[in-house]
Amino acid sequence: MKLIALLLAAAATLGAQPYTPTPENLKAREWFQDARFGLFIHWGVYSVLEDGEWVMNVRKMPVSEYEQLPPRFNPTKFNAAEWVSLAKAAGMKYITITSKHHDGFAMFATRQNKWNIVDATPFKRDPLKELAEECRKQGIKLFFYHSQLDWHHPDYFPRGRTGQTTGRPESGDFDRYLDFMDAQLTELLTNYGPIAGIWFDGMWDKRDANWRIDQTYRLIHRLQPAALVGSNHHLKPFPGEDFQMFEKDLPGKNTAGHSAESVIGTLPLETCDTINKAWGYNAKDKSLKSTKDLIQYVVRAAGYGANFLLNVGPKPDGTIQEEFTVRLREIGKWMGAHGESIYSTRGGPVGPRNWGVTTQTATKVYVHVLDWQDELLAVPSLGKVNNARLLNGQKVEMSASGTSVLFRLPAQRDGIDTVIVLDKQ
Ligand code: H79
Repeated sequence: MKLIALLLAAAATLGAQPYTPTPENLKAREWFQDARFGLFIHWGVYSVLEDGEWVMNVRKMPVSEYEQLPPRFNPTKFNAAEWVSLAKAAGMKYITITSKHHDGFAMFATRQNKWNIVDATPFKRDPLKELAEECRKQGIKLFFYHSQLDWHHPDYFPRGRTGQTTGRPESGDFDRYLDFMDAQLTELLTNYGPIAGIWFDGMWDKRDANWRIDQTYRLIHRLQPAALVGSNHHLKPFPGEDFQMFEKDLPGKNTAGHSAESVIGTLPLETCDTINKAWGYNAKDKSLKSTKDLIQYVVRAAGYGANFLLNVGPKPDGTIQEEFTVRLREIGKWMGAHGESIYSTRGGPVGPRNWGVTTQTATKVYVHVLDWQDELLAVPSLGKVNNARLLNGQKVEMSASGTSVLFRLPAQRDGIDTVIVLDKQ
């Protein structure tokens, strides 16, 4: 008995219990990979200060000062139908929204404490409920981003690398904090209908803590077997995770320093990035990526066999700034015309190159020429393919030598992505 208890304890510490995804879960992973493009939404009480979601930590605000924000947060212009329609217009298939960020503020009707939008703001509504209902109506799936790091909760102790300046007592029970988090997750997976998954962030704050992820992941999969678990811990995936994610980098790259160094295993992949530099609303940040940059990001991600989760940080009044909505609609237009080369594809036979990427389905290969000035483009190892044409049917000249192909690109080129379609033989 003693030995079993010891082994169980060891397995829990290492988070190493075996995990066999259910058939529903495997099916959800296929859906997820087919979806390829989602909308990330960072929205919280921090939006009132218009300075990003890290403002509490960056300005060293104690909890007592930060608690002055909720009475000022009244996003009366929030309209779930408009947000979901915008995601659809952008060609996105799912939304991932912050249920709780590092400031610990719940954007939903939690019963676990009063630090939430319903109890602590004049708004009093539950935006996640409204969003969940609207997503179901419009056929969009919904993930919740849930921060494991918490700068507000007294039991988030001992503290990690961040949140040292919030003036909380020098005591607390981390297990009790994890019970609290599991209770919030239970609410999220019980009161909002089918949820596509949980997107964790913040474990990096306390690398050596026992996060009990085994227990938490099992809870999620028990409540909703199809829900996909992912975590932005910047490490190789742990058992119980259903996709591997990257932040501000394509899979396997780590220029921003917030990702694992490599793709490990065969889980579905997702990368996320912002339109300007901020995740949460930042009024001063005008460093906007162009529509072309963003479309090429979607295409490159697809070439890596990864989804792209593109972020907006709504304003404190509940609307999304025009610089973002304009870009999303332009991306959607492009996706409308080129979507068959992105949705339901997997990474293609040729790995990502500087000139572009390839994607594929069971019967077709798509060559995405993103950055190539010359008329001739040689692509090695495409496999046996023929019938090269553009998406509008216009023929593209090609000559094959073994499995390598030389394309003569059309004189009139798409400035964003010239897509060549080929049939597999
Ligand atoms: O939720 C988003 C970020 O808040 C979170 N992950 C994404 C998805 C994240 N946590 N840590 N980081 C991102 C990287 C940390 C960046 C920081 Fe900073 C640099 C924190 C403090 C200095 C950026 C610049 C944020 C505040 C100032």
